[in-house]
Amino acid sequence: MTALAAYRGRDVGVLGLGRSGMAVVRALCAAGARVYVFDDQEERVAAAVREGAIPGVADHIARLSLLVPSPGVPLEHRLVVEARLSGVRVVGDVQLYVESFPEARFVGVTGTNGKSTTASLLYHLLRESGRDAALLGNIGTPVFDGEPPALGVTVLELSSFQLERSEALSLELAVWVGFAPDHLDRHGDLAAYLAAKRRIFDGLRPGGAAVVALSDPVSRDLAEELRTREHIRVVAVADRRAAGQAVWLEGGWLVDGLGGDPVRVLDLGRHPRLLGPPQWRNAACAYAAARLLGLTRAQLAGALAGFSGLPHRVEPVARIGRVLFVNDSKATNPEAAAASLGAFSHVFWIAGGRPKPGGFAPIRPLLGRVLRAYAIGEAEDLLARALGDRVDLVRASTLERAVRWAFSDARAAPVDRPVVLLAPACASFDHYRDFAERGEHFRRLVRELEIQEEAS
Ligand code: UMA
Repeated sequence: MTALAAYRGRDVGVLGLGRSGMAVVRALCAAGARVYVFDDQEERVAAAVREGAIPGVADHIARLSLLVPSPGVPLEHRLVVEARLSGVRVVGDVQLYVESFPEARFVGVTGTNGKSTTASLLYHLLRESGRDAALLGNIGTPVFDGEPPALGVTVLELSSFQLERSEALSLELAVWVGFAPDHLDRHGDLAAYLAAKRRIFDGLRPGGAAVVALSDPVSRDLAEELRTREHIRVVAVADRRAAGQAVWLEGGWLVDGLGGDPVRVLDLGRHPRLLGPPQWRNAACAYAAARLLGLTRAQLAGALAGFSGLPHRVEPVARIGRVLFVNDSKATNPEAAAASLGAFSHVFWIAGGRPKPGGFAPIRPLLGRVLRAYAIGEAEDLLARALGDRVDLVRASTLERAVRWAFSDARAAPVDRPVVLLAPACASFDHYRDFAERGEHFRRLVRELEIQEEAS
């Protein structure tokens, strides 16, 4: 009996009826459960009722066998608290999904920055090497909207929100792409955020493996600790030559040290779409995972070379004259922006939006690469106060102005390969629906400049 069939004829609840919640509603209704639905927006409840669900009220909670809160619903939500107090099982969609396919092969990918690139790249490597694969989860396709391939591998991009509401995910492989503070508004403190993320290792199948990028002290400690666990193979992804089971970077080269003499696989430094060490590290994580899944070096070198990247992640969008425009709208925290700055030498840097708690300290060591910064959005004053003493910073207020000013400065600068980089270090919600909308806006503004230049 699959996990869902166990709820046939029973009362279950789904809280939060966005993309993932609606997919859970459909799956539970199809499994024959009586599905009570809850959402702070009435119209979402109406949409779920059209799928066969029943509008829920607080009184229903205590009698449920299961409550599935969507990732966006904090676990402090009163209905979640009440469910737990009443002994109701509370789990997220990913837990339920993995349980529903006990025969399927799952790979989880988590970490603060780079998990989408790594998960997409792993998916790309599997497909290009002729394997059947699916890519689901935080990347944007709710798990219950996809089916694991019978003979292939399902790559799950997992956020801290999805992991904190998982019990123990039966994964064959867990990929950890690095750790930095983020989402503290939701998790409360760093320890809680880390505890949520670490859950990715809790249900690792015996004989399973962990790929861990040693990009920061927390991740290095984690790798050490995992090595003490029995029945788990740990493969490190390092920024320099490493002993033991490892894949590492040497200059821009990806080096495979997974057995026998180390082998140089591919010069990532020449890859058109993987720009700079953080993206090379993501590529190395995906490569290590693919090797553990049985793909060969030769298969992977070719497939890696053909990766065309993800939008809004260190994405080169245009070159006008000597000036390269790079869209890293997904750099929504200072660590990600610092990583992005580290990929270029002469940067005209556009930053700002809605600031996250914790300040901009991770960026300070990178400011030597910034020729001028353009502060926008709600974070304008904060950026000026935090970094204005160390870098030439102008208040541009809007993205429109920032792009125009940065271009005019960059084309006049007597430097090699100037880059106009959108790497905001802040959330987008002050002016945009999400980072993608902000990235699209940047792209449009650059396109307008291109048209003007062509016309002149
Ligand atoms: N809601 C409530 N009460 C609350 C909070 C939310 O009723 O207190 C309701 C809202 O009214 C809305 C629904 O919950 O109807 C929204 O649920 P949701 O925010 O979980 O959104 P989904 O559309 O289900 O998207 C979720 C993930 N969202 C979040 O983690 C916030 C998506 O990740 C994910 O792609 C999708 O499931 C499919 O798995 C997005 C994200 O921002 C991209 N992720 C974060 C990140 O990448 O940094 C973690």
